[in-house]
Amino acid sequence: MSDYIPSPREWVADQVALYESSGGTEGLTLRDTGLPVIIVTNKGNKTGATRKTPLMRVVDGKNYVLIASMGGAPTHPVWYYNLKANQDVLIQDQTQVIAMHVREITAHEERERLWEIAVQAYPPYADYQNKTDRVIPIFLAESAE
Ligand code: F42
Repeated sequence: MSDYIPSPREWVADQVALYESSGGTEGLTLRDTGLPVIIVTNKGNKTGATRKTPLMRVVDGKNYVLIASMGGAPTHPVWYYNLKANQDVLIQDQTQVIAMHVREITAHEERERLWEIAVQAYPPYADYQNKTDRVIPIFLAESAE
């Protein structure tokens, strides 16, 4: 996409470039953890530019669970605000690219259920939540069709 602005974090931008240029056959895991990653494409809420964010692959049936953990940092990642402003995303999961719609999950029971699934998929999320005072946001991405 011509209006794509890569992440200023080099390792993140590099992962997106490898994942996409290989057609979803390389760069599929977080570093050497062996744990799978998806790429979320969305619009920036101020620039309107295309943004691409690798996240851990957490699935709930056909839906994806997006965890705004940013390693337990004290503030939400910027992509959190982008998704609050515009809920339409593309999710690349290996070779598949799917148009999806996200919603933030705040209802207690639904949150608990999805958080459990997320921690099973990527156990460090639990450490990240312990590290920070903020409640780590959760989005559920559902098919836009
Ligand atoms: N981050 C997570 O939070 N959760 C994960 O599960 C996760 C997994 C993961 C796996 C692989 C990998 O390579 C990275 C992974 N990350 C994960 C890190 C993730 O990809 C992001 O890099 C991280 O969450 C930080 O997101 P961020 O949106 O805060 O990124 C910053 C560094 C960034 O890109 N900032 C831009 C900048 O230029 O400073 C802002 C870009 C932007 O969106 N601007 C908006 C616009 O309109 O264009 C406006 C911004 C505003 O002010 O509102």
